[in-house]
Amino acid sequence: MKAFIFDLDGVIVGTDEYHYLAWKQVASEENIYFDKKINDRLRGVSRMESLDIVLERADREYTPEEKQILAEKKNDIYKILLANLTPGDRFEGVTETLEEIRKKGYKIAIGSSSKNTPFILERLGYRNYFDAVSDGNNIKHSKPDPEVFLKAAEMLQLDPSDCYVVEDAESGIDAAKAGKFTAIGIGPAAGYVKTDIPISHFSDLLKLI
Ligand code: B16
Ligand code: MG
Repeated sequence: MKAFIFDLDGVIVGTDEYHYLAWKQVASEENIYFDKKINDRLRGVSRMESLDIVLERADREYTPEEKQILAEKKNDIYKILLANLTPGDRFEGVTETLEEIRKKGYKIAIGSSSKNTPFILERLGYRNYFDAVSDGNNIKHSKPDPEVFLKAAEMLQLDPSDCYVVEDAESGIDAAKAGKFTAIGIGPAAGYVKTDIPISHFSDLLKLI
């Protein structure tokens, strides 16, 4: 293996909690029921597809224009929360583990559905740190489509069979498998049937290098 491609939200940083708070606010203003279980279904899913899941509980149809406004409202709330991020918000063990992986000669990349990836990486002190960043800004199809990971491999000039993908979401594991990557699952994805290698802590990656 020559590289690791990391999902961002739920793997490197816990922005999933911020997504939850922002969607919760939008849903409650619309009198729509929303909870953490529904939020788990939004992991790795694009913003507009997430909104469609949130609106499953609405008692009326929303027009495309209304949906656009709600998605923007959610993102505005989310960005205010993101502004609080600091390098101290990287998940425990991430900094040391990435350094070790690098030292062993592996390339490292990001493969995230989020259009806010550049801002999040900047807040975490990871601007220009990764060898490649593929995110919601350079893809047409979000996870479970493999596009975001295939683009990351292409940027690294590597074949998917040379790359691990590290994911917390079932949609992300599906995307990795569809792209013929080796899928490592952490958090909710550790117990997913399609995951090749489950890990319980980020530093468990050191056992693979
Ligand atoms: P944005 P990941 C994903 O990030 C999140 O898991 C998902 O909940 C979110 O809807 C998606 O990014 C889009 O995010 O609204 O910032 O473009 O897990 O692929 O790093
Ligand atoms: Mg994720």
